Amino acid sequence: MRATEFLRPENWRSEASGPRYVQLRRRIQEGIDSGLLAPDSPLPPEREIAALTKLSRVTVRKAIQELVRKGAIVQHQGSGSFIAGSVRRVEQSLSQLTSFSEDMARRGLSTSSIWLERGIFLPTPEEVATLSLTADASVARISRLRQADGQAMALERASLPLDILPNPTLVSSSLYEVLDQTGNRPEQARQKISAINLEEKDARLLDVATGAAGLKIERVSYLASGRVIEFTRSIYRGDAYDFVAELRLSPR
Ligand code: 16G
Repeated sequence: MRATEFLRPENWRSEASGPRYVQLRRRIQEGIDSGLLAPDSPLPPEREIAALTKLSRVTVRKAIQELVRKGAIVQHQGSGSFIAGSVRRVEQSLSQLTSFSEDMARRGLSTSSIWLERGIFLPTPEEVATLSLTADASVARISRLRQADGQAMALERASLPLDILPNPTLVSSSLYEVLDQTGNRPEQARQKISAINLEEKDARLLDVATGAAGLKIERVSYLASGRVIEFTRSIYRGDAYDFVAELRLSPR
């Protein structure tokens, strides 16, 4: 069945099953769930759907807006509405201290980053406390949107003491690789994970709808000596990550 056929009102509309925009929204969702409206394919234009379904454009717009809010449809300025793309999901172990680049390389995915901030800054009170900085110390900060095979995966904002990373601009792809070269690769880390709903700015960068589910992860990493050298706050796409913890029965 073609999309236009699928939307013909005689196939799904009934006076008894609630508001018209809700019925249309459900019908489009059915098309997405069944695969008839394929990921990344264009949705017919609003006026075409209105003509086809014999509904007003206001009703059609309302149904589409709800699907945009749910993340099922994405709108690109000037080029219309599309069925949301299928999202790559990765499983991430919580017992290995690895870097993003290593994790993605292991899966055969290429890593890229969009730089949001990279330089030397005056530390925030939180950075001073977490990294045990002295009162007059500066901090190296690198913030990136991290991508796997071009798909946005996470936003990472890393802060490190300046003697550990004196020149943040040296980090062009992997932070841990640069730390490794100077013998400062962390050997231990503590991670805190919490659930969040993404705010507009972060959602836009991660290519998901505002309010979509995300994971906020704070990683504090240590050298073998026990010194804290990394404080990273990350926001991961909830639809792209499964974090997996390995559990073992504790000895009785
Ligand atoms: C991981 C770490 C992050 C670290 C980054 C280094 C989590 C939650 N975060 O993404 O703390 O800074 O790897 O990656 O796992 P890179 O060496 O590829 O720059």
